[in-house]
Amino acid sequence: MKRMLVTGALGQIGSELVPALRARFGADAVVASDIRMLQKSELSNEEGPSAFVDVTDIRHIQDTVRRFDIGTIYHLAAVLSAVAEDKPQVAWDINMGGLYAVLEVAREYGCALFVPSSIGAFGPTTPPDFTPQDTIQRPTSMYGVTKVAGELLGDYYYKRFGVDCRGLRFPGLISYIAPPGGGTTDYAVEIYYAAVRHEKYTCFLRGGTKLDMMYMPDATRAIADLMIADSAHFKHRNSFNVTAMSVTPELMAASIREYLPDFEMEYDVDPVRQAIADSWPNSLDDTAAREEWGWKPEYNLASMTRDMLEKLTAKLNVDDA
Ligand code: AKB
Repeated sequence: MKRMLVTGALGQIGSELVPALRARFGADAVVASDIRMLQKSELSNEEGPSAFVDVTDIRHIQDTVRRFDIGTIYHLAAVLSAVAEDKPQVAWDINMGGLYAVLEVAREYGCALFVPSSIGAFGPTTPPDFTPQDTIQRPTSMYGVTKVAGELLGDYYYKRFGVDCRGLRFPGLISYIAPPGGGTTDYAVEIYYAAVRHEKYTCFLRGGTKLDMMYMPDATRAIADLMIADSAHFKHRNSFNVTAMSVTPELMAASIREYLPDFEMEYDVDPVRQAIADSWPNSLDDTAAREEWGWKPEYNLASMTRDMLEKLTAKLNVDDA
């Protein structure tokens, strides 16, 4: 069997996707790559192959695909929304330059490809509630511009060159393993760290800001399921809306208070991230993903909070000791 390559393996999604894929397909089947050299067992107890890959250098990707006989690439290396707004030129180089290089290698070596898109691919003129799969996409952030361009490029490479490029529009992703790096939805992870440390949390988004979220185990399962789904049932291929819950900071705080009644939250709004959040949908319609490849989330806000608090307490007791 050909192997799988994960780029950006040390990032928020990669840190959990690599162990999930290794558990499902075997440790040797998954090559974890990042721009930083991976230390032994950094991603899971079960060791597997790893590589140094800077996605803006096509030769790194070509060499790795040849060396490990790669059949599928999970391309996760990217800059998130808040960092992209701070450094738009860097975001373009990494998000678009990296994707273009990966698509070219997929074309050259006949690889299938997974590329994450985001709720960031929508903008202020998109219908904000229960946002349809096919709708207006005029994002106003650099991150969103790279996500829409990436979706279109993936469609183009499929139609023009037959590259089996599949993708998901993720909402904010919540995980206790790796922290997110510079996103607009990061508050939804930070809030749990503060709660478990018995600290007051200062939220950088305004109360009432409604955004979709998903717990990471659902996200990694969605990626793996999409990539093995029978495309005969596809009406779409690239950039399916997927979601698990639509929340506000107050709802998250209330859900934490079910377990930690003294938890307190205040607000200190960051205008850049607030503007990005205000331009994104309140909730997504993921009917196409449900109908075309059987998507269904397992976690809602209550079950996610219970698991996050339990896992994070165990983790921080070790880390903070
Ligand atoms: C971000 O906030 O930038 C990401 C995303 C929703 O794509 N978490």
